[in-house]
Amino acid sequence: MDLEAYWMPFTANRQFKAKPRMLAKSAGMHYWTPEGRQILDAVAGLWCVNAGHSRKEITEAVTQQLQTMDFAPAFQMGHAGAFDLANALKKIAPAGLDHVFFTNSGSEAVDTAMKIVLAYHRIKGDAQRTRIISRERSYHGVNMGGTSIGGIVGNRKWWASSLLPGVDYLPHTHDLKRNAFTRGEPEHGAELADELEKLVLFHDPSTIAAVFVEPIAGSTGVLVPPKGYLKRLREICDKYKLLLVFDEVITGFGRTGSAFAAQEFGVTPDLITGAKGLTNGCIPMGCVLVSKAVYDQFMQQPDGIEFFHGYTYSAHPVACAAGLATLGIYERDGLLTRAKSLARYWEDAAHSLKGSPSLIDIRNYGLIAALEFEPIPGKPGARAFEIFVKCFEKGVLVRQTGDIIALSPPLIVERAQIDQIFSTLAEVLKSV
Ligand code: PXG
Repeated sequence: MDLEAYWMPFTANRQFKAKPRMLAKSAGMHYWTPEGRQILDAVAGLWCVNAGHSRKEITEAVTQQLQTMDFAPAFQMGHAGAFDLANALKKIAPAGLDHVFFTNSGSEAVDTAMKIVLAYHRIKGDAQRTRIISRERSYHGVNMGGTSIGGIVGNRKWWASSLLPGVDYLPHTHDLKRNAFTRGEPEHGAELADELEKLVLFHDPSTIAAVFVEPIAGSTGVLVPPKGYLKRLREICDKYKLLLVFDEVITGFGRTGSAFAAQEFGVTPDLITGAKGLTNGCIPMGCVLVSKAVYDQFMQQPDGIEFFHGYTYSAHPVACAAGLATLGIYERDGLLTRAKSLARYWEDAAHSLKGSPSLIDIRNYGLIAALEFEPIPGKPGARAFEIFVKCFEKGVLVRQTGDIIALSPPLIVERAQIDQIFSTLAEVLKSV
């Protein structure tokens, strides 16, 4: 097969094309390679296949939708699936987040949320509130808005001064000295939320629109919020009338043991961005859940279009069908809370790796875990990349980011499969 034409995203193209890792089939907890080798999926594809692969109900719903109506214009027209899915999301969302704007990815959800918060303040007569506060090491997708508020240096430096102005960054919460090998929420670091108050006072509260954070930072290598940290952010946002946005593209749809991390941590933001698990990864779709107060502000304008924003494929009928079928499975099979019942077993399995060579941290929450390794001097990322490749060769798909291995299996994972994930890792760790 000629591998040249396809420019692969976030991939070392030349390295991959010299020694490809191909997938050809999926079902349940597994992938198969073109040669028929079975691979246990320990990352739910890319944090998205929460109900497991190739679910029959979703396939049927999508097929039926394609046969009934393939596309419907999203502007000034509607179709039942869009309203049904918004209502279904409202049911599982934190109380008060009762309106939904649809996008086609997490990146689009983030840029949409950025536009919503800026327009909200403008409509309120607070047009000078334009600054957004996010956080070091955060990932908010790859569009220009999300890249600008993103805090991963390697994803930003290429565009440097072309990124949006008017963004400032909280410190990240990663603290190996005090929190290494913590199970669940770290004890130390809630005080880092107070940095928000410092930034707000430095810029003056009247200039700040919103704070964007991932409740658990995912892409950067799983940073679980210190106990009390998110509550403190909420208090400071309330004090200075800032909107709080949780980017739940990864933490949404059951990953933490609740439908959303907002419910899990008992902190309600004004907006939530979601994607991935919304359609079980099978059709691209994202969403922004919006509080009544924010939505109502838009609706107080004179008659006419209230928000000059949207995508050709917003609320695409096929994506809506996939989303409805997915939420149906989550509800019927109790998947949005299943991570809670497995969390302890998962945690014990992850922490059983303590003592492996070069392993400097293990962290976990719900059905998420990360293993952090001492980098090989002068070769950042090389050690974890080798682990990723060796796990794949031994039949387990994990995710590598820097010198961190991240794990987030489909929420249907069984205990024996958790054992397989960590025994494979234990074996591989002995050899790197
Ligand atoms: N926000 C967050 C918090 C994300 O994790 C996005 C926005 C962007 O979503 P889209 O659908 O535009 O990719 C994400 C995406 C990884 C990994 O391995 C994580 C993401 C994407 C690809 C890989 O950590 N998160």
